[in-house]
Amino acid sequence: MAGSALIMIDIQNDFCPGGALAVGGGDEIVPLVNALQADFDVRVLTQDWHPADHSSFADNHAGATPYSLVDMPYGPQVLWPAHCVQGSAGAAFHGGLQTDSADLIIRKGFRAAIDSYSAFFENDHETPTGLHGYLQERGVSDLTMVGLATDFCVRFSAVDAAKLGYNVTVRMDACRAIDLDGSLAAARAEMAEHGVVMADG
Ligand code: VGL
Ligand code: ZN
Repeated sequence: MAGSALIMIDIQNDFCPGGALAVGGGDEIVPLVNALQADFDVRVLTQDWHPADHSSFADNHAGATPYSLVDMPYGPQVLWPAHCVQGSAGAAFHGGLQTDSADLIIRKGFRAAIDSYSAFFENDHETPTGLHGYLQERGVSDLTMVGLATDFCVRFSAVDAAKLGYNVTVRMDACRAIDLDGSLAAARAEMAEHGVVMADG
């Protein structure tokens, strides 16, 4: 029975230097992420995968600027520069990332009306992505998370996983943050509150 999974979050060109929503040093994590893969029973990649008319893009809101907040029916939403558009080069995984050994690639954010930071639930916190069912069927209880960005998709994934009852470790040395208005400090505090272990190697 498989027990442990490495969840590799959104290690895509648009979140790396030169990309549409570049995270500082995003590409630096790739060698470590590749090296970690052999230590796990199950390897999962997530891929941010938005239609061009996605409601999280500032361009799709008249007069809105990137990084401002809007109220959506499911709560406040940060408006981002257009990124990870389905089929684009920016949505592709970083070219150095070892993807051949992944058991599953889970796409998220593909519905125009709702964003999905977490690998488990969309931003309404109730529409499932299917990852929990997959991991349960594979007999996984322990998750290690790596990827981009620490304070958005890694944070939401880690907190949801802890709430679902997994033992969760975030390898902070294999993550990089956007750090918008204190979001990294808030992410650390929320993850700690939910019992997520933040490790540096
Ligand atoms: C992410 C903002 C928008 C992430 C995805 O992967 O952390 N952040 N879409
Ligand atoms: Zn996105």
